[in-house]
Amino acid sequence: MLLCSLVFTLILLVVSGNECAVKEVCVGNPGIPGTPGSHGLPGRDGRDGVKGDPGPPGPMGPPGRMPEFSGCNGLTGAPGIAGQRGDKGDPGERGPPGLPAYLDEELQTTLHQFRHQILQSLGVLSLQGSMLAVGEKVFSTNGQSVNFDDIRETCARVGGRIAVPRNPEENEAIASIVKKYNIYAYLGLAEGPTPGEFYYLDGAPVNYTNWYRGEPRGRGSEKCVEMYTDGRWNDKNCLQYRLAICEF
Ligand code: MMA
Ligand code: CA
Repeated sequence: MLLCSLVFTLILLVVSGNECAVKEVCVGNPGIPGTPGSHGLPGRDGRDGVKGDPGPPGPMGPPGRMPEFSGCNGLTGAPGIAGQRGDKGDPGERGPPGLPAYLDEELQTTLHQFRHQILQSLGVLSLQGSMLAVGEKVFSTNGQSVNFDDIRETCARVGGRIAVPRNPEENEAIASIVKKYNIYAYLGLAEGPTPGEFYYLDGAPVNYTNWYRGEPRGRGSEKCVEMYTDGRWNDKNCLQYRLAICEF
């Protein structure tokens, strides 16, 4: 008998050679596992890895020294074409307040010179008979006879309009030019859609007229207005050659 507490008794047969021995062994509960052993020694280094990808190009090196190839500088090229105009700059700062106009001697001198020069010009033009001043208006002709549209264009080109009398005084001034040249003149009027109704060229209805007796009688077929040498008006087609008189 063994000293351990027996649960089973097994008979082990151990074969050794031809002998057959009988051994009696007692088996108890398994003991608790022992503590882990210490770390083993590091293994050997692995084999080399595969070759990596090529790296990026390096920075440019300094210029080489090959005097036999470096020629002298060429001629300066022609200038390039001008660039586009830049954007408009912001407005500058406001300047200091100026003098009141009546105390500004330089300004007053300039204004007097302007007035003098304008009066000189008006005097010369009046003497020459190339202008007629009436109230605020000035009438003038180039002596040419052209159709209605061409008169409008001629007057607009020089900053004026085709002349149209707004009152008896203006009518007389225009009539004096018509008499002098002895050529009828178209006036700055046009017939509207309703026959017999005439308008200024800005679209306002006419509010002063000087029709010849029996006129207007074109009944819609005579869209323009001409002035006779006596200053009376007649409605007329627009394609005649008439004296170009402008007002300014
Ligand atoms: C022409 C023409 C008209 C005008 C009459 C006056 C025959 O037509 O100038 O516009 O009204 O003459 O008789
Ligand atoms: Ca007529």
